[in-house]
Amino acid sequence: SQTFQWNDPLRLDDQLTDEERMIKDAAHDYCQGQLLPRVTEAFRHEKTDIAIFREMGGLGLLGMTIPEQYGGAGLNYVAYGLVAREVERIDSGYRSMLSVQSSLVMVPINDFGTEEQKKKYLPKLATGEWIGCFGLTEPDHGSDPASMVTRAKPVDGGYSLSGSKMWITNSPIADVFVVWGKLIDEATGKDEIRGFILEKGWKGLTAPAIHGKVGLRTSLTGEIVMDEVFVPKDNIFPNIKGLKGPFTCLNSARYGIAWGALGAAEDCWFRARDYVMNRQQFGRPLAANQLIQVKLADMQTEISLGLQACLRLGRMKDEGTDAVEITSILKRNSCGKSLAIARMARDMMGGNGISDEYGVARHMVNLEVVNTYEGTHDIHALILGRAQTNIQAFF
Ligand code: TGC
Ligand code: FAD
Repeated sequence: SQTFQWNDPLRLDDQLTDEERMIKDAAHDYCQGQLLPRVTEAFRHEKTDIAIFREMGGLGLLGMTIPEQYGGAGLNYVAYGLVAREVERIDSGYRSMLSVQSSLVMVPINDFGTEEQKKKYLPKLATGEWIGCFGLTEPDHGSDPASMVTRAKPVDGGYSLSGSKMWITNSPIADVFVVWGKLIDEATGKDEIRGFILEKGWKGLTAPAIHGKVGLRTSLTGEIVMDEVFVPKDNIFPNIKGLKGPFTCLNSARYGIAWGALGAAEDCWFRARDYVMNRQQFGRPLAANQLIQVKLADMQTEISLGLQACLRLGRMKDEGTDAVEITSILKRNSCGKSLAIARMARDMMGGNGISDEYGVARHMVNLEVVNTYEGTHDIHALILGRAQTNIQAFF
């Protein structure tokens, strides 16, 4: 039919397979039924509920793209994106928990790990029995991870790892740490970035929490401090060297964020629309004003175009035709546009928009973080500028 569907103008749903729609609906039911009721308290009191990992694991939402033989769901990237959107519709912090575990911990172990590493770690990460974290950023090296100073030195039977990582999602509650550090390459004598798998409780390894975040308060963030941690030789990723290792994981996580941020934006849009339909000022609903309607039209336009692009990238990932720059376009666009939408929704709700009970201010401060992590808005612009001019502008 040609009927206009205001909340899904481009009929995204019609473009999904039955299986994808089923996964989306199951994730939607879990998120609305189980996550929504606890989010306000969790955000208010900075509480990360470890049970959520197990609940998500039980539903097959962790490591969705990882093969079933290692405990994953063996599903496609479109399904993963749809789930990220449903989870972030509730809260970016919950999506952060999901995407770090799935894209930043399980993907590198699956793509770069030995058979033993995959068998040991992936099944327990898939059920949520073990929690993982990913350590790339350092206190003095964020946008420029190539300058990291974390270093591994060869010792008898393995490596001694020293350094510190900053702003690490899940680190205080992590059982498994995927950490990136430099090691001198035996063949070339040059420093190479390498990936290591560390476990909670190893001597010299601590992960203090960072408190006082004004956004992403449902997701626990911490440091990783490594003081001559002994890492057995079996716990290095044997064949991946250089930034390609961590960036491969980031391609997957950034893609999930592109969908997820728009889920948060949709929640802001629907809440703002409800609000202006009901709120009366000057003797009529706020929604009867032109200035309000143009804001609703802008939200609808950006969200539907953005989601359509995410679906296209998902299909390209599933076909293997996705150039990494497309992920930069969409991570940047979704985060920037969603943040603008959250701010607009907050404004449309007046004083009530400031209250955490109305949900949109929480999305707004969360999206400030999402716009910054996994490559800031401007860093993705520089990646895209380089890709079309061949001129590197970072330095
Ligand atoms: P550059 O010269 O561009 O590349 C170095 C090597 O890496 C390869 N490469 C990629 N490989 C796969 N996928 C990609 N997207 C890749 N981008 C680059 C590249 O081919 C090259 O390989 P080789 O073999 O020639 O050595 O490196 P650069 O140092 O110039 O890079 C600069 C820049 C700015 C692009 C990069 O450093 C960057 O993206 N910075 C942003 C840092 C970032 O995103 N950090 C994220 C930390 S993790 C996080 O935030 C998790 S939050 C999760 C949550 O809670 O949800
Ligand atoms: P900086 O790199 O210092 O950037 C500061 C500002 O300068 C930004 O606006 C940036 O765009 C701009 N800038 C930087 N370089 C240039 C340039 N060349 N030209 C123009 N502008 C520039 N990291 C992990 O490794 N694992 C995690 O799990 C993780 N989780 C996180 C969770 C939270 C809650 C937060 C806040 C961060 C997390 N991060 C994580 C770190 C995140 O990826 C970094 O914060 C991000 O990459 C930016 O680095 P930075 O904070 O050091 O900022």
